Parts: sequence; structure tokens; C-alpha cells
Amino acid sequence: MSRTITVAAAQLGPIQKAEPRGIAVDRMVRLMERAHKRGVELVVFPELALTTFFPRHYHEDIAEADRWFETAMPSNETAPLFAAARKYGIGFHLGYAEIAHESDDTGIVRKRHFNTSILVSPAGDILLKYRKVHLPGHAEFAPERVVQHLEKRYFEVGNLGFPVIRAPMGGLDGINMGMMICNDRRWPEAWRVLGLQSVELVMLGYNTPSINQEAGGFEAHHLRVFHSHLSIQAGAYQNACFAVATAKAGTEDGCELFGHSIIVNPQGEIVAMATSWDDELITADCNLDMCTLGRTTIFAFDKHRRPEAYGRITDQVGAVEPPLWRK
Ligand code: CDT
Repeated sequence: MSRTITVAAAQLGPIQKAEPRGIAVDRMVRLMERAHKRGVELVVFPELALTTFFPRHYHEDIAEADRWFETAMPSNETAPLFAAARKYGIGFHLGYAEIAHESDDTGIVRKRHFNTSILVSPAGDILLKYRKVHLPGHAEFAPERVVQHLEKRYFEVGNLGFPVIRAPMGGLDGINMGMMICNDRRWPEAWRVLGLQSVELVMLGYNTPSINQEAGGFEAHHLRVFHSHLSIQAGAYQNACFAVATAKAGTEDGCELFGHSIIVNPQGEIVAMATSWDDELITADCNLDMCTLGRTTIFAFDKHRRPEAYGRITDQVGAVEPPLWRK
């Protein structure tokens, strides 16, 4: 019998700055109802799914940004999501901004801020937590930018690595599930760390502006979606896993996010794609046995990987130039 799970990417249309969490949660609960009617067993919501993508807004006093963060999960406002999971017997993945009071590297307990995602079981248990590692953007107000991207101001680098859990989900006794968040999808290292834990299903949420404002360079509009899909399709193929990649989409606080949520199989094929810039559910039946081909042939890591040649991957951060060839 095949190991099949029915999954959904629950894309969210824009959440405006003034929109209270309760409205966003209502919209997500409606998507879970629809998912249930379609036989879905696991729903993936986007990055920072409860609020507008607030890193575009500058707060001189960083503490003012605390209002975008959750101090408890579940909370009164997010409890309906956990209740819907129990009611419909559906697991879910949720991205949110997290405040945690915990010790840092020096052992001092302090208030810490992370861009976080969790995986919740159909019984409402938090099975797995991930904190975003690759934080894009900048820490200070950038006057040359039309729109700010202040993730480096509001979040610390995630300190949980890239964990994978094997847990029951849907009708299956155990699925190897991992997470990454938005910009992480562009980094092959993130995928490979999950792949090395035999991940079968990667969940990721994203908020990606339609226009690239980095360094004043030119990136054609259509290439924004292409590069997102390219990264996810390559990651799924090279690590022989499924990926559910869910966007926040549409015009939020006057800024366009490109949507195009996808579900990808271990061959790197897109099996479902969102076409609106609104709340939209896309679904796919994922036969996890499809992961076997890649991981027993071309990407049989135990047979073919050569870590002795990969030292630079962990020894080095930035690129170095080779010396100039001389005769
Ligand atoms: N949210 C997020 O990580 N977005 C980035 C765009 C960053 S542009 C400064 C992404 O890689 O999609």
C-alpha cells in the first residue's frame, strides 16, 4: 500500500497593517474548513501569517515592534486554529513572529525575537519548531529604498538548526517532516541539512516582494517567481522530497507580494500552483514512496557524497577569489 498524504498550501491574500490577528485567524480557519472538505490531512500556512509583513515598517524604538510578535502559542487569538485542527483532524504549519524569554549564548536569560514556524498535530500538539536562519534585508533604516526590509533589525538568527521530525500525520504512522522559512529556500545548504535527515516533506512559507530592491540591481519581474520556483524545485529534486511552499500574496500596505504558492514532488515537478493573489487552497496527494527513487539512485547520499571535498561549505562564509593564473 502506498504511503500517501493529502496536503494543502493555504495561500493568504494580503493582511493590511490595521487588520487584527482575529480576522487573519478567521480566514485561516475558513481555509481549514475548505481543506477538510477536500480530504486534506496537513495544511501549510505562510511565513508571518498572523499579521502584515511588518519588517517593511521602520520602528526607531525596536520595542515598538513587539506588538507584531506572539508571546504564547497557542494564545487566545490563535486558539481557533488549534481547535480547527482538532475538529477536522488536520495538522497544520504556521509561521509567526515569536518572542521567547530564554538564555542566549552567554547564558543570560533575555527577551529574544525570532521569525518562527511550528508544525502542529491534528490533536493540537506542537510537534516541531523552527526559527529562520537566513534573515534577508538590513538592520538600519535605508533611505534609498522605497520599501524597507528590516528582518535583520527585528529578528535574531534562528538557533534551532534545521530540525526534522518523524511523526504520524494523516493516515501514516510516520513521515519525516522539516521546515524552512522564505529566504532559506534559496540556500542549498538548508535543503541538504534537511536531506541528510531523510526529510520526505519540507514545509515553507514566504513573503516575497514582486520587486527586488537590493543593491539597485535589475531583476526582471517575471524572474522573481522563476527564481523562487527554481530554488524550491531544485531543493526538492536534489534531496528527493516533497515541498509545500505557501505565499502571502497581493498588495499589502501598498507593496506587492508575488504569491505563486506551489507543491513540488521529488522529481522537482510542480504538481499544484496558486493562480490568485488571494486566500487560495491548492492541494496534492503526495505518495511518499516517490522519495525512494532519488535517494536510492542518483542522490544515494551514503554512496556518492564526498564531504572531504566540501570543507569550504562550513569553513567559509564569503567567497574568495582564486589567485591569478601565471605561466
Ligand atoms: N521574507 C523573505 O525572506 N523574503 C525574501 C526577500 C528578501 S528581499 C530583501 C525572499 O528571499 O523571498
